[in-house]
Amino acid sequence: MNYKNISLYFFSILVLATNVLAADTKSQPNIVILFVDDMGWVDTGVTGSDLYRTPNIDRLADEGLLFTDAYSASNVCSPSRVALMTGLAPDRSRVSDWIDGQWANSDKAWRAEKPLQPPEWTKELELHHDTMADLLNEAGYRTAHIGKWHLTPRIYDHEIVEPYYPYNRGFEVNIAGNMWGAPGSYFWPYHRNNAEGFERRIGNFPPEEETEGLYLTNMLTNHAVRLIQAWKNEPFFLHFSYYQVHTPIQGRSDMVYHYKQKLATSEDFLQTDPQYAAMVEAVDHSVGRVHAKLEELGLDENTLIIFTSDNGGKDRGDGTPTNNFPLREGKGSAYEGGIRVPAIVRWPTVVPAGTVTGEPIITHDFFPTILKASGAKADPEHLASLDGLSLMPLLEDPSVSLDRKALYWHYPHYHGGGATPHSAVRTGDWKAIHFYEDDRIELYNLADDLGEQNDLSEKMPRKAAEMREIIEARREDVNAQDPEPNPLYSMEE
Ligand SMILES: [Ca+2]
Repeated sequence: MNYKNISLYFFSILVLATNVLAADTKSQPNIVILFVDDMGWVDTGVTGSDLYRTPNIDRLADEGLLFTDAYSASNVCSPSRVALMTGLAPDRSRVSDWIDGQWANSDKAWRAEKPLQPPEWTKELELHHDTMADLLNEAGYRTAHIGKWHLTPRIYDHEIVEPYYPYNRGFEVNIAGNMWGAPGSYFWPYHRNNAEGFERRIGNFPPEEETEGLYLTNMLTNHAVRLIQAWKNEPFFLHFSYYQVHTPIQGRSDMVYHYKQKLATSEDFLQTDPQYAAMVEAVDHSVGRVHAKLEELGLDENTLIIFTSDNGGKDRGDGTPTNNFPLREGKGSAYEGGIRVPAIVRWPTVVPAGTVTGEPIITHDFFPTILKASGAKADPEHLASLDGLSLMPLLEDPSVSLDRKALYWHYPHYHGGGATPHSAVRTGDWKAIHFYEDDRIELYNLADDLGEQNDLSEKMPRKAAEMREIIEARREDVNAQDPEPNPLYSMEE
């Protein structure tokens, strides 16, 4: 090869490499996470609700992969959100309760009734963590957060809190994400705490002309659709984090009317709250609008849509605001009702339509999945500490199993719904819960007993001991923080 040929040779390689690179950038899928707050396992038509109308969510399942055994990283909100953003489980991130937690938000009399007190834990998405948005942004994505954030410290000083806002955590755009876990109201002007509204004072809500008169979910959806339109020629990451279906339980009156009529026809509906039903339908309506916009722009084939929830449905035991049956209990609980959630992935270029898998998955799996799907890179230390597994093999072939020993939960806290400090594990069909107050293990076989009605720990002490060891090994592995004896409680005795 003479000099000229060598030059030509390298030039050709350069052109080839540039083309490959360009092709890669172009083929990066758009990523849309539809993260619903508090949506229960049975809160969609496709997962068994006989009351709620969710044709758009059901359609995602018809055209994608439905996970029957999907779990949230936590029984409450903020820990799951950290898990989604960082790939770290709550026992590792140490964000183990909602921010800033039931303990801080309860009076001394309430705390004095509890034998244990929660350990020190982290009440923010710490600034040293790269978020999924940071990494996608570096990989060439446009990035937007819309809706609930709830990952800042609860400090009423904007200068201290601002570094924790989505626009400082990798998101170019932040619509309505702030320190709060719920709006004051779903109806405009969404006030909370005072007439001005803390959310609006700190400038994360769009201007009044873009919100006036709009139901909160509709307003957020307008922005989602607008951003998809604006970014149609670039890969984008939309973290659409619904405030719904969290309290306050307030449906749009037209939809509430429909459910009141429907509920009047029978007493046999699983769920019985027309306001909540209307909230679920508002989410479904929003999902439909996002999907339709992607289709209109021809983007839906190569968009990875993930639909899931941050914890189980709120279930007071009387069908309101929802009912997780056949699962036991709800939000806050260690039982399946507190942690099993709907999950659907739609991505036509990769995921076979209309498929279902019973492979257990958990919130922090989406982080490595999205790294794989997008080509985004995390630093080696971060990668080494990830608790989730990439779901890519499962997305490509829903019949495969992930090579995973167990899923873990760690909640050394009391929950307002009644849950006490606990850790839990699922391995295969087995589930065990370690309750800290009395150092007790409950053991269930989920294949025979999805409703966790039959505690096998006394019948199967060896299995219970084995499960306890698995939980303890995990706690040791991540140096998990355990609750301590409550000095207030001793004083009461
Ligand atoms: Ca939640």
